[in-house]
Formats: sequence, structure tokens, C-alpha cells
Amino acid sequence: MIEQTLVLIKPDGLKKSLTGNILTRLSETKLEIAAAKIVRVSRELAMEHYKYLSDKPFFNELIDYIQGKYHDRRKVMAMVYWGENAIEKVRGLAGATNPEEADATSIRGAFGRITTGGVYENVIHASANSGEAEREIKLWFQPDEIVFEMYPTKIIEAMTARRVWV
Ligand code: DAT
Ligand code: MG
Repeated sequence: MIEQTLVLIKPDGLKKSLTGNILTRLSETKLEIAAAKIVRVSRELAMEHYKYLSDKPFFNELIDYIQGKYHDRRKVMAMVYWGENAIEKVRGLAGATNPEEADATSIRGAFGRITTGGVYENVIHASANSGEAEREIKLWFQPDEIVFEMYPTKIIEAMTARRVWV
């Protein structure tokens, strides 16, 4: 099945200079990159992204982590990968959620760690299923930032304030 999935290189992945390594591994899947950008993650975006975990004891640390507060890198790299079995292929490369349990050759197994404070610094995010992928892609990207029309869109007339170059 042709599908799309959200990939985030988390602040620890950026700080450890793993971007090239991760992109190389992902390119071996023959999936296509349909969108990519560097994002400064607001608390609001972080909390929305992980809202299904809001009752967990590690939630606050998770929000601080994805915002880059532990890595003095206040950014993540966000991408949409597209192609045959994209979700399963990227999840497989990423490895298990717990980096100590992840296969040693997976990205999380090779490069992740659990901090003494119990934070899973697992380097990469990958959507878990097609419903989550849709929710996450729509949260992180606007339609015009993605090169394919993945989900239905509509045109609205808007007169909103926006920042422009001077
Ligand atoms: P995944 O990222 O593999 O989809 P998830 O959606 O269940 O896993 O959790 C999101 C993130 O939350 C995960 O990447 C790391 C963190 N996390 C999950 N379970 C945790 C735990 N028991 N302790 C600390 N952090 C955890
Ligand atoms: Mg998940």
C-alpha cells in the first residue's frame, strides 16, 4: 500500500550529528521525501503531538526533550516520507520505542539512550499507523509544504497577519 509517514529527527539526533546517517538509512528504503523542514518546536506543538501521552508520568520531560531543552538545539528536522509500506519501513529502521530494547542495528538501538532521569532519548520519531500519520502530518505541515496532494484540501480566503521579508 502506498502511504505517507511523519519522520522527526529529534534534538539528540541533531546534536549527535546523525542527520546524514539517518537520511542515508532512510534513502535505502527507496521511499520518497515529500516534504522537509527544520522546526522550532513550540510547547503547544509538542503537547499536541504527544497529547495521547498527557497522563503519563514522563510527559513533562518528553515535552522538554522534543523542544530541545536538554540538547541546546531548539529544533527538530521534520520530514514526510512517501511510498510503498512507508509506515512499516520507517518504523522498522527506527526500532523499538525503548532504545535499550531496540534492535542494536536500528537507529534507536544504535544511537538512543535512556537518561538517568528516565527520558527515552530515542533520536527519531516515526508515525505508528496511518491514522497517526495523517494527524501528525497535518499538525506539522501545511498543504503547500508537501509536494503531493496526500489529503483533501480546500482554498480559503484569508486576510491574516504574517511575517514577510523587509
Ligand atoms: P513511539 O515513539 O515508538 O511511537 P510512543 O508513541 O509510545 O512511542 O511514545 C512517544 C515517545 O514517548 C517515545 O518515543 C519516547 C517516550 N516514551 C514512551 N514511553 C516511555 C516511557 N515508558 N518512559 C519514558 N519515555 C517514554
Ligand atoms: Mg508513537
